[in-house]
Amino acid sequence: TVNFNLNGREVTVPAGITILEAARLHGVKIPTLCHHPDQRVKANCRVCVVEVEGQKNLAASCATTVAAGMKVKTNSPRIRETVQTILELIFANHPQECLTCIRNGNCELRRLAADYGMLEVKGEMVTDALPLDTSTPSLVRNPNKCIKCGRCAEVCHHVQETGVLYSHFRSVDVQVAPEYGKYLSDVACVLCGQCAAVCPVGAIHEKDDIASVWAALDDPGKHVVVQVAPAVRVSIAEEFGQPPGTIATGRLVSALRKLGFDRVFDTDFTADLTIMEEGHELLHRLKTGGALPLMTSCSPGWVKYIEHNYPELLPHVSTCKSPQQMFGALAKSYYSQKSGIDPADIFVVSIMPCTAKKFESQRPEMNASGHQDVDAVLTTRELGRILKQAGVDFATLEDDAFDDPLGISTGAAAIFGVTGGVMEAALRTVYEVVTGQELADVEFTAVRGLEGIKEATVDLAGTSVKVAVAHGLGNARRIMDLLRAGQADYTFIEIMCCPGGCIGGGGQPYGTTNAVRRQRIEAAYRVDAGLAIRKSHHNPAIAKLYEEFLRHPLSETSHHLLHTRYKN
Ligand code: HC1
Repeated sequence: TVNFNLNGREVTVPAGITILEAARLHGVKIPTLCHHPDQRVKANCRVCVVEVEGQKNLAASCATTVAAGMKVKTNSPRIRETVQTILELIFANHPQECLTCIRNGNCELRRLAADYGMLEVKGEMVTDALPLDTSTPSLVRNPNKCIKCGRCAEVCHHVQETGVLYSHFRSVDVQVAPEYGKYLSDVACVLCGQCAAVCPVGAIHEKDDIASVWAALDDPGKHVVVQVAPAVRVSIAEEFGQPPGTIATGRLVSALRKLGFDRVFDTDFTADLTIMEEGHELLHRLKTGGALPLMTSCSPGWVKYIEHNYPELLPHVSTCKSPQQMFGALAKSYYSQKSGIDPADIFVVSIMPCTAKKFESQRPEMNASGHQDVDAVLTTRELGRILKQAGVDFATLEDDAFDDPLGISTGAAAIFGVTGGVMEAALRTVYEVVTGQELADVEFTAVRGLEGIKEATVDLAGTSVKVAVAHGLGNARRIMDLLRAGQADYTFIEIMCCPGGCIGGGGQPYGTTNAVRRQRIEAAYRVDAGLAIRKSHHNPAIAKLYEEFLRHPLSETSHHLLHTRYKN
């Protein structure tokens, strides 16, 4: 530990931490903009400056390590004036569109303006007039609102390692954008939205699809059904001020009923179905000498990534569509037949933690029902907004239950949104199918946790199966490079595009950090542990679906509706 003086008080903090971290430990708030707790220090916005006695210049607290005996002031006329000047300079080049900005209400710059009493914009306004990038179904980039903090480029380069967003030009002309002024649709962007998740302002955000959902809900000729991804139930409460890790499944169902959906179903149902299909695909490949290792296919950012970067490895990707798309295909076939509703009149909405799911729903492969299988995708943040538009008071809602049959699921599905969850769910089923024995302890702890790459070896009645799990595309790249070099001896690999899995998706409530990821992950495991049925093959609604419609895993109907080949 080290002792130093913070605002006139002697304090003790762990050695090696920054002034910013030390101040936070002692309840002193220092403003930040470019800083993000999960990222490397950038120190380019300078709003976190402090006075260090004996130093002529103000120091960036995010980039200055505490030294023993230091005397630090975080509030002084000089500091306030400096921060206000920095904010004025940012405002002079920032469109004054706060009232109509998608970040109205949760903009970090706007919050700072309020905290620092910025009641006017001094000086001349010089705002840019650069074109908006609306080239993808997932994201909107508004370069005019960019404050050049560099968070998006940092996550794009150093976490996802996709390298799409760069800092171009110098000084006041700096722009953070894809190369040569290209649009996101022209480059190898996977639409994961991690850039949007860390943007402090409205410079890059999800494409808002709320209007199309309202139009369907308001159309008496449409039968509107909704599915909810596993990760949303452990994060939606954050949109209403509740802490990360709050489990809100029952209230979520109530809220969706209040919006007017005709049926409230669950992506967890088709997560269980994915395990049945993918588990049998693995067994089939093992028996017939198919391409191994098998790799999961449910994360659309990951699928887009392998298409761009490792197309020769595509035969390893499972032919299973994602649970979102299996749901859409079944809603407009199985459910349509059962309910007697023409699939042309069924409108399927997905609530997803993910921006890439918007892209996935519009892929040409995704119309096995004869229609676009999923009509609209809202992120968790958009769900928060549409509920506010409808005046739903989320905190006071009573719990409600999903509709039958596409709303019945197990604990295995509940952990799909967590890194390692798909693997664990698959092992629960594959083990019992192969060995014919009951798996007493369903928790495969070796594949749990936030370590970038996890490995485990599972004994299936004498056959050893080595599995790997990676989350975040930087980690995926390491596994793919091993595979490309012929150095990977895995049988089954789970890859999730976003750090932490879908609970850390690009469409999740703002403020996602590793600490928040841990809380959401822990909540998902609590959902699983609290359910009576924790293995996908024990889901009675799935058994009925096979009996009434699909016949058996990998059947012809399954292949037609639930499988595809990504060819790029
Ligand atoms: Fe996911 Fe999936 S887990 S991809 O992370 O396989 O988005 O939550 O819905 O489809 O089930 C996302 C989450 C989600 C699919 C499932």
